[in-house]
Amino acid sequence: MSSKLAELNAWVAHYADLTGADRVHWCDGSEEESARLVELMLGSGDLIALNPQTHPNCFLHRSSVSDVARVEHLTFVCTANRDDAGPNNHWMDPEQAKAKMAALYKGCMKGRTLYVVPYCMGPIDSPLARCGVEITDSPYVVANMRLMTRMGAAALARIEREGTFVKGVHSTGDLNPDRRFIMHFPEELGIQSFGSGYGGNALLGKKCHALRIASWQARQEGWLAEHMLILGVENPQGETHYIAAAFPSACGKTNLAMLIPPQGYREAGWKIWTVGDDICWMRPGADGRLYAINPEAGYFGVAPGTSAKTNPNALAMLTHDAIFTNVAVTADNQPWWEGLPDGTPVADWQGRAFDPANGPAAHPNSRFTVSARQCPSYTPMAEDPQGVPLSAIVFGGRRESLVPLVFEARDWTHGVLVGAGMASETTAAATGAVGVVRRDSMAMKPFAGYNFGDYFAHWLSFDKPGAKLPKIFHVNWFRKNAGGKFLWPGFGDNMRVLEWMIKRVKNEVPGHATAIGILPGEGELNRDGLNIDAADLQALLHVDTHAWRTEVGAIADYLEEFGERTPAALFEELDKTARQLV
Ligand code: GTP
Ligand code: SPV
Ligand code: MN
Repeated sequence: MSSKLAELNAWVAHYADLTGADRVHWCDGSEEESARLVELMLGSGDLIALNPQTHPNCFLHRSSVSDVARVEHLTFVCTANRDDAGPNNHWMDPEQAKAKMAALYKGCMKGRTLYVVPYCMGPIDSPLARCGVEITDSPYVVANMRLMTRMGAAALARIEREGTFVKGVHSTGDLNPDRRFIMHFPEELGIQSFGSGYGGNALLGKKCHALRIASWQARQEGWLAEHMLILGVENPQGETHYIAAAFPSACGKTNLAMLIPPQGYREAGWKIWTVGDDICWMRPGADGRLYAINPEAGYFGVAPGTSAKTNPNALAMLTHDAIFTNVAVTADNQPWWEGLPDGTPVADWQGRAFDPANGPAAHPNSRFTVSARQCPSYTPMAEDPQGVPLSAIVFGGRRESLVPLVFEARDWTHGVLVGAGMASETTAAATGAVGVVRRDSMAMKPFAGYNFGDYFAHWLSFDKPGAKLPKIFHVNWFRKNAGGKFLWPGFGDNMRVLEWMIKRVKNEVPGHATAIGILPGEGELNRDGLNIDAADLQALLHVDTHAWRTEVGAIADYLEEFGERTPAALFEELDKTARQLV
């Protein structure tokens, strides 16, 4: 098979030749193709079948032991001008990067099949969607791309109609971490990845295309590509407000996106609808509102901590047709991870007999891959080509101290400052130290494909005459007491915070203005059935003036890092906050 598009054929032929692949297979996305690939992977050991009684069509993949997370130190944005990538990215000269990658790709697919994977990010008929083609030698990547994107014949047809597509090249190489690079060429819409089979490094439609390349395109075309979940909150009157929320990796997007409201709310008729759990593309509509689509078609979610108590919707969608990566297994071959109340692991994520002395049974960044349609709260609105109108944008981080449970920005400019200045404790989603607080503007530190100074200016540019922008909030589910225990119960109870946001959007409560923004006023947060004592709630809603002055100083230093590219408006806004912190 080949394409009607000469450019695509020539590009595939070039890599087939360079890599020395034995065969070229163009993926059509069909059931038969998928079944054949699964058979192949069961034979090679790439996949291990899980218990067909409890988990039909579910498979376990054990990755190479040193290939379990994103590798930010090996991820580069290669622009002609170094400053365009900015201090927030690692940079390499594009020609040097291409030479390095060509040397790695040379002969790397000998004995392997080169798969050509056409995919569409977003509903196939959406004007907001964008397409790409990934070349890969990993059948595991193909199987994941099939769940995570609209992959196959329909995407190829759109690509042939449009004539443009993002070109992604991927080879697992020899999985040697010293020969691992994830390169981005935003100026030519290209991605080159080598040496890793892990999610964000290898499923090129996801972070590489839908965030790094797309954020660059979005800036040129007047839209935003963000690391955000999208959910709908339906109230008892049947009206639905859509909210997009940016939290850094492994900080609660999947959980919030498919939240089940607590008792009381459910009976009253509140519902949460899931549009997306990781990436949001949004642009202003004719009415001035921001419209959002989820460019993905599946979830690549964190397994540990997922249980019937924390995320029942996720648990329900993981009983069939799912791929589990680096989880543990029970004696009867069911997937297992820390946080599940039942079951006993017998083999850990590396396939060793489970021994607590070796650490957790499931890798802390073990993940599931599953089609979005399997989520009980998935809404048909996620397939709407026009997207959903946003009522609120939420930023959030993992901060054990300082940052209150929730506050609202004074206006759009202040909201952009809140997003730019946010920080979070690092997690196992990327290699490196865990639990270290770092600035992670808009949760995009690892994903913005260009200079953060320009990115902040782009965010500010949406505030123009006629715009009906969403309100901006900041949340923190992760405050701890002196004993290290979370102060806020989180998960389903986060509904209480969402309800307050909707009340603010509808101007139903006045809130309580503080130097850092508007917090819930006395009695505004619904506490019915909430299991938390008054002192803890007070701590969660307290603004520590002294500590915030230090934070404001740290944010100013951080914004200085982007030099002249940081918009002056952000410093002026920060001054406003500083003047009120007395
Ligand atoms: P990526 O897929 O890496 O972008 O992550 P994510 O933001 O979707 O994170 P996810 O929802 O998978 O959550 C990561 C971890 O945080 C899981 O172990 C969750 O159990 C935990 N978590 C999520 N929400 C809450 C919450 O409200 N409170 C607490 N304490 N933990 C939470
Ligand atoms: C993240 O790390 O933010 C993820 C997983 O969502 S990955 O696709 O690997 O980036
Ligand atoms: Mn993510």
